Order: sequence, then C-alpha cells, then structure tokens
Amino acid sequence: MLSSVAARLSRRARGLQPLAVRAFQSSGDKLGEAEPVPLSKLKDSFLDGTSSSYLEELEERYRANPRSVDKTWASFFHSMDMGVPAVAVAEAYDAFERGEVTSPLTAAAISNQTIQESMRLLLMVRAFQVMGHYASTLDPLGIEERPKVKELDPAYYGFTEKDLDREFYLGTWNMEGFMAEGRQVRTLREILARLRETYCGSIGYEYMHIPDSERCNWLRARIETAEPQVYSQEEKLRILDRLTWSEMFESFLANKYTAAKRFGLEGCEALIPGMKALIDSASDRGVDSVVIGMPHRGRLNVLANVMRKPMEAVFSEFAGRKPAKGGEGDTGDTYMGSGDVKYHLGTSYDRPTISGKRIHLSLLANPSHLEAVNTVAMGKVRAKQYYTDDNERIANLPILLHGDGAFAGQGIVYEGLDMSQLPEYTVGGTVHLVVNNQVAFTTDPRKSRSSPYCTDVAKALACPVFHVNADDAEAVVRVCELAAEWRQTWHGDVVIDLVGYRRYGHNEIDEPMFTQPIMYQAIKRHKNALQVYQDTLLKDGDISKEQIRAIADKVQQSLHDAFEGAKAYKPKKGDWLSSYWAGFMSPHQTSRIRNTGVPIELLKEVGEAITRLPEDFTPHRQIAKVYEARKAMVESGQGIDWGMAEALAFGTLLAEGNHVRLSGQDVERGTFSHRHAVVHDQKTGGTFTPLERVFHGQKPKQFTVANSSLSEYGVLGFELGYSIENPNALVIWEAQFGDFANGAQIIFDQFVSSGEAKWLRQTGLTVLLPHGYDGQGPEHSSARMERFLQMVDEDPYQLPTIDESKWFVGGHLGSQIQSCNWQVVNCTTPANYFHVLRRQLHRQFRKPLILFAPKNLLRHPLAKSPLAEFSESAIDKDIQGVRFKRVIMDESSTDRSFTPPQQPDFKRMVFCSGKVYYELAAERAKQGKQGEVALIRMEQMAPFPFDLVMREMRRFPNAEVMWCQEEPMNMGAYLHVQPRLQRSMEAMGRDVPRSIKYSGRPSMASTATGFGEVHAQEQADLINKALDVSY
Ligand SMILES: Cc1ncc(C[n+]2csc(CCOP(=O)(O)OP(=O)(O)O)c2C)c(N)n1
Ligand SMILES: [Mg+2]
Repeated sequence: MLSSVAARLSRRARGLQPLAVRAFQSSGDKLGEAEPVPLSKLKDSFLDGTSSSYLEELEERYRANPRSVDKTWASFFHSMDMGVPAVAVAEAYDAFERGEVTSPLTAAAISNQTIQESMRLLLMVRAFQVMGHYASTLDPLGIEERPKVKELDPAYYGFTEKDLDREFYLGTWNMEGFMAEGRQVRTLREILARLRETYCGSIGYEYMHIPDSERCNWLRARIETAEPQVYSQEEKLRILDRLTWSEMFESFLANKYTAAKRFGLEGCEALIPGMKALIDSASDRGVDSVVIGMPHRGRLNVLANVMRKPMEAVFSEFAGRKPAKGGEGDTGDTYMGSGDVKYHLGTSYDRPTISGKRIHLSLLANPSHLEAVNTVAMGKVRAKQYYTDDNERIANLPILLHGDGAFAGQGIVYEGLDMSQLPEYTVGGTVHLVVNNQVAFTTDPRKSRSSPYCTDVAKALACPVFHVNADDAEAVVRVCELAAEWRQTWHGDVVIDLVGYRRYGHNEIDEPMFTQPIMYQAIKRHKNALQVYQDTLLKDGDISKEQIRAIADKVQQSLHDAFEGAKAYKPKKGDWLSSYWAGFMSPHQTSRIRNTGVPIELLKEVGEAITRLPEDFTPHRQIAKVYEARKAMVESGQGIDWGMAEALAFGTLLAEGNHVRLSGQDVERGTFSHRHAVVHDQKTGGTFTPLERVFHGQKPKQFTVANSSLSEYGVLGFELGYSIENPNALVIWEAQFGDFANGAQIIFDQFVSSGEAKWLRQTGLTVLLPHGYDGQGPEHSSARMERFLQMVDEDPYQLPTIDESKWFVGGHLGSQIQSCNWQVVNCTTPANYFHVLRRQLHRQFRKPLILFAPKNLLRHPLAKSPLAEFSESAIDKDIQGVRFKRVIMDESSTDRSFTPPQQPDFKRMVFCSGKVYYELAAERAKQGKQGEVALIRMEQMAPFPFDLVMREMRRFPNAEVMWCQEEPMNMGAYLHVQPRLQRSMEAMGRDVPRSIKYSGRPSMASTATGFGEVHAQEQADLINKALDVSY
C-alpha cells in the first residue's frame, strides 16, 4: 500500500513549483517517497484548521467504505492511491479552494497527466492547428473527397475511449488560444470537441506556416476562443438581409434576361455579405478608401450590392443600351470610347457604413484576362497612399477577387504577392478573396493545380489563408472580419478562400452536365445558401418566418422598381474624370500644344541641385566623376548627355510641383550604368538621391526611383495603376532591355493601348524600352517596335487636318495626338528626350508614351545637346520657344516654316529613326554626300508626323524617298511608315511607288544575328545601301 494521503501531502510544506511549470520537467521527481507526516503538524494553508481534520475524517470514511464519501472525493483518494504525486494533489486542492477547478477530482486527474501525455496532447493540438483545415467541412456539396488525416485522430497519440472524460490542462506561458496560460482544464472529450469545432468546421484556418510567432499568436487568440463566437440577433438579421439581396439579385436577372451571360455568383452568394462585412470592419479600423479588382464572376452583383451602382444602370446595360445624348451628366461631349461588355466595367461610389462613416469604393475596369488587374489595383492604391499622405497605409485598402482556377494558374498572382512587401511597392496588405466554385470553366481542380488548395501560392509569402464554406454565411462574415483586422494590424496580405460551387454553367447559357455530371447532380439537389441560412436561423429560433418574408418582399420590390425604372433610364456619359482630373480634356476638346522649354536660370538651379553630393559623402571614384561632369555640363551649357537630360527633365518637373516615379529593374543605377540616380557611400553603404532634394521642402517620395522585383507584367501593371490616379505625375516603367517588355504584353494590349478607348481612363504612363542593334544578339537588340506601332489606332491613309495658319502658334494639327491611343517615340538627342518627357505633363490630356531608349547613344560623343536646347527661348527664328521635335531636319536645313526654301540638289531623302542616324551621318560625311543625301530623323513615329514629312518633301522636291532601319524588314518601323509615306507622297502630288525604297535587314525569324561579325557586315551594308543613290 502506498503511503497515506496525509504523508504525501506533507511535501506541500516544502515549497514546490507551480504545477503548470513542473508538468514539463522530467526531473526524476521522487515526490511519491516522502516521509509520513501527521496531517495535524502541517502548517500549509491547505491543511490548517478545519480543512485538515476534515480531510482526515474523509479519508478515514473512504478507507472504511469508498462509497460513503462523495464520488469526487472517492476519485481524489483513489488517484492518490494510484500514485499521483502528493504535491500535485496539494496543488489540486489549492486550485479547488481558489475556485479554479470545480472539484479536487479535476485537479487530481490533471496531476495524473504524465509528461508523456502532456506531450502527446500538445502534439495533437498542434496537429489541429497545422492540419485541422484538411478535415474542415468546406465543400457545401459534400462531394469533395479529401484524404483522412491520421494526425487528427486522438488514437494516433495513444489516447483511448477511457481517456475521453479525464481532464487535462494545456496551458503554456507563451501561447495564445487553447494553450494559453490560465485556460480552464477540460476533459479530453471537450478539448477534442473544441478543436474540431474550431479547426474542422466551416472554416479551415491555415496560419501555422507564418514564421513570426507574434503574428501566429495574434491569430491563434482570435481563432481558438474559449467558447465559440456567436453573432447577435441584429448581426444575424444584417447577414440575412445582405444574403437575400445577393441571392435575389441573381435570380431576378436570371428570370428577366434568360439568354444573357452574366457569370452569376450563384453557389457563392455569401461573397456579398462577406465583402460588406470586410468593408465595414476595415472602415471601423481606419480605412476610408477601397480599390477593388475583380474578374467576371459575380461582378454585376458586386457592382449592384457592394458598389451600389444604381440597379437601373445595371439593368439598362443588360439591355445593351449605350450612353445616349442628353443622359445624366451629358455635357454634349461625345467622348464615349469603344466601350466594353457589362461584366468588365468599373465604377466608384461613396458608401455609408453601418457605423455611420463613409467609405470610397472604386472598382477597376478590367479585361477578360484573369488576374491582370491585380497589380494595377495595387498601384492605384499605392498612389492614393502617396497623395493622401497615408504613410502608415491604414486608410487605403486594396481588395482583390479571384477565381480558383485563375489564382492557382496565373503567374501574375505570385508576382503581385512578391511585390507586396517591397519598400516602394507595398500597399500595406491586400485582402484577397477567392471565389472558389471548385471548377474553372470545364476543368476540375485536379487538372488545374498541383497542390491541395488553389490558394497555396500565398503561403510562400506567409499570408494567412482562411478557407470557408460558402454555405455558412456567418462563417464567411467571420473570416472577412478577421481578414480586415489582420490587414489593419499587420499590414500584410491575407487570403480568403470562399469554397462554394457554381450553380449553372460557366456562363448561364453553358451546359455543365457535359463535363461535371456528378457535381451538377449534387448541385441540383442542393439548397441555395440563402435557404440554408434561413433554415438555420429558423431552427435555432433566432428569426421568425415573418421576418424572413419581410426582407425577401422588400428586396423583390426594390428589384422590380429598378427594373421598371431602367426602361426610362438614360445611361450616364463616361464618368472618366475623378477629382484629380478636373479640367483635363477628352479627345473632343482640343488642347493647345505647349512649349516644354524651361527658363535657363531654373535649369541652372536645378542642374546645380541635382549634381550636389553631401560633403561627408564618399561616392565611388567613377561616380564622383560622373557628377562632376554633369555639373560642368550645366555650368558650361554644353554637352548635356542622356543621363543628365533625363535628370534635368525630372528635376524641372519636380520643381514645378509634379510627382516623378521611375520604376523597373535596376533603374536606380540604370542597366547601362548611365543614370546613377541613387549614389552609394563607399564607406558607410548609405545612399543619397540628389533628385530628392531639388528644392527646399520637397515632399518625401515626390521623386521616387525604385529598383523593382524581377517582374515585367506585375510591375508595369502596378505603374499603370499608379499613373491613373493623378495626372500630375510622370510615372515611368523602364524595361531592362526592350525585349523583356513582352513579359508584360497583357498590360500593353489590354490596358495601356486600349484602356482609354474601352473605359475612358487616360494615363500618361511612360515606358522606356532600350532598343538598338549593337551586335549583342537576338535577345538584347530589339524592343519589338513593330508591335507597338501596329497597335496604334491611326488610319494610315487618313491625313490629319493641317491648318497652315496655325503652323507656328500651335494647334495646326487639331487633336491628332489626343485622338490616337498612344505615342511611339524614338529620340536621338538628349534635348528631345528631355522635351518628350516634359511634354507628358505639359498638356491638358494624358497619353501613354512608348519611348525606345538608346543604349550606345548614352555615351555617344555626338549624342549631346547644348543647354540652350532645353531652354524656353527660341534658338532659331522659326520656333516660339523650344519643344519636342517630332522630326529632326537634315543638318543642311534650317527653315521650319510650312513651305521652306527648296533644296533641289538632293537626290535622296533617307528617313530613319534612332541611333542608325549617327551611323548614316558619319558614313555620309566620310563619303562626302552631305549635299546629295538628306537624313531626316523621325523622332515620333506615332501619331505619324504627316505635316512635317510633307514639309520635308516640299523642301527636297527632287529627292527620292527611302526608309532606312537596322531592324529586319518584318520588324522595326518599315511596314508602319510605308503606307504613311506613300500617303504623304500622294498628297504632295508625287509618284507613289508600289513600295517605299528600303535599306535594312531582310525579313528574319529571330530579331538579330548572334554573330558579331555578321552583325557588323549587315550594318555596313544597310548604311552603304542607304547612301548609294545609284541603288
Ligand atoms: C488569362 C486568361 N486565360 C484564359 C481565360 C479564359 N477563361 C475565362 S473564365 C476561365 C475559367 C476561370 O476559372 P476560375 O478562375 O475558377 O473562375 P470561375 O469562372 O470559375 O469563377 C477561363 C479559362 C481568361 N479569361 N483569362
Ligand atoms: Mg472557378
């Protein structure tokens, strides 16, 4: 027989550690072998006075007849007899007395918990935290087969049925949630129930991959609440109301427009109450502006029920009506663009929230290309944060919606996530909502991703992921609220995976049974989410049938009224002007051409400021020289090179109060080591950016230059989004080499070239694409100029109106440049580069600029400009002030007037563009053909400078027209300029050749040869041919 209870309790008097700590020590505790000490002698509080004699008496009774004492006491003595350490029993009794446990039995049972058991229990809890989501009930249809997770079975840890009613203590000192210190002890049964309820219910939490324990703990505290969280009746009514709107909106559309595609939300209707809760919750935590990017699925529902786009407008668009004259907001301007389908349109709205605040919501227009809008939305938010000084990134929130197929499949998702924490790209966290209908068009998840969840890519960036069953509206609302709280607390991305189904086909006229028969049989039997929620509320007695009906009647009536109202609804004209854009012109409101020259004093001042390095700064020796040389350029007014011209353009724009942002791979130094916008201290490693200090009081980040992640698609999209927010910014994306721009082709095609036409959104985004044939091989020569030219929406055969009377005063071309979709420019002089950059902001409209950037001209001895060419004062008699030159005349010509004096001796006029000019000029000088062959540089290729080309034709009446380029015939500008040159010749009354004479590389599959020798020969041939007038 073991020593008596009294004996073992005596150890209590010797001062022992608290049970919780001791439970994790394997100290070879010999507590059970203590000396017997009479109870009456113990001084311990537990045993003084009446309690000790009471215990003695109880023990005596128990020994005589175990049934004679209360069964808790019986277990208490029994556990002592079974070898529970005395100190544990003493602790247990103390805990009982302090009211922490309901009976001494509880504590005694816990103390019976061995170290082994504690460990196993902890492992089990951990397993639920890490893998519980694999057993969560996410699929509303219940047909998804997921492998059983053995780690979630208590038997895996050696627990048996018998253990279920034993009580355990789980607390640890540094852990939130179930294992938090001071948590109530519970039976294993209760612990398991709470674990299953928490981790394997309608929500599957994935967060244990987050390496930061503070963040993990923060989430754990909110996930592992002691008791399940419940919503109040008022909150439940609100969820019901929102779900009703969501469901009835779709069914109303389905009834009224049976044959129309709308990419309905049915099967994921809880998205609407979820998004609204997310926005309410974000607003309560400081958000006042939300930018939403989303695909087709559920877009109309979001527009109507989240964005509050008038339902009349939605219905009217369904009828396919286009904005009409006399419509709301019509100013007589017919700026309408080519339009887009209803499920791609954007809108913005100020929405009141339930707590009485207002929040600005804007939904970006987007193309069909899934996920392409992601970084555009992020860029727009980043810009908003800059303009509103939201430096903590609290007030402006991006929400991105995704489809399950697209989120897993499109690489841009990762590109955006990778940008999410970069210093100049972070937006302080994006909330991602995946509308996971478990199918992508006709493709099952098994064939569209290689990992268990469509959201797995987000785990690479340590984002928490909350999977939720879309049939459980309250759970959806809960995770949406948690996501908002996470974003506002940790400023990181978070993902909600809303797992539902798709009630109909990919669109409503598609037959899903062809490809997903089993799923669609289940769907046919399945109640919709609104019915499911109504049933739950009724069953729990939370809400009456009458209340449910009242909500449904109200919604039905509103939909009906809006439908009737839509018949007379006059769609608004394009609401393209946001506040920052007030005063900007549509293509139908002609904007004057302005000069872009700068007063010489300002140039000098800026030039001084941007070449000054701090005294205690140690630049690299070569960089010091670069800066000294730049300083000398401004002081002498001579030899401004490319890098300095650019810096002067930036500096003067900044001095005029504009924002300048340059982003791309390695742009801080410049791929070709020509920029050095950021200088590195060779001793401290610190950096200095002179353009950040052009003038006193310059706003932080007013000049931003940022090396980007190695992404083209993501970063170009981001800068595009940035540029559409506010027109008073020069936003530039630079490709490392122009070739790489095709990694961002979707952004060029779907947004930059066509965004204004589709969505009436202007942008002055400037894209620098290094281009030029230097013999570096196929991948570093061509920026694929032909593609950008091919996308110009100009009619090659249509001459613009040319008003001779306005030749020098501006506006002689009417709105030619305003009505084209983008500008394609290839400068050959630093001054022209300076002006074209400044022109982007010095006009009353915005137009994307595709700018082919040079490589060898960066250091070419002749590619230099005098400071005078940057100035506002005219340096020749024919031009009022200095501005960008779309065409640079032959060096023999000086007269810029409409009808210049003729130069009849010239036999050939060679039109060319880019650095080939310098090679032509050098060879021409060598051959002494300056009076025979005119070299005319086309600096702007689109819109085509018909007016200036025709002037040159007037000047050289006897010269034949030739085009010379370095690129192969099927590339470069040849095929673009040919019909335009022909049209110009026709207009001049010249004979029009079947094809324009050509000197350049022959058509090729690859952009350039990989052999240096071949390159040199090709280059010499094309130069010689251009100068050989006998050819
Ligand atoms: C980049 C891109 N590739 C292909 C398509 C064609 N497409 C349209 S919807 C769709 C399926 C999308 O599936 P998912 O992302 O799951 O969205 P769901 O339609 O199921 O909501 C596809 C492949 C597209 N729109 N965009
Ligand atoms: Mg899908």
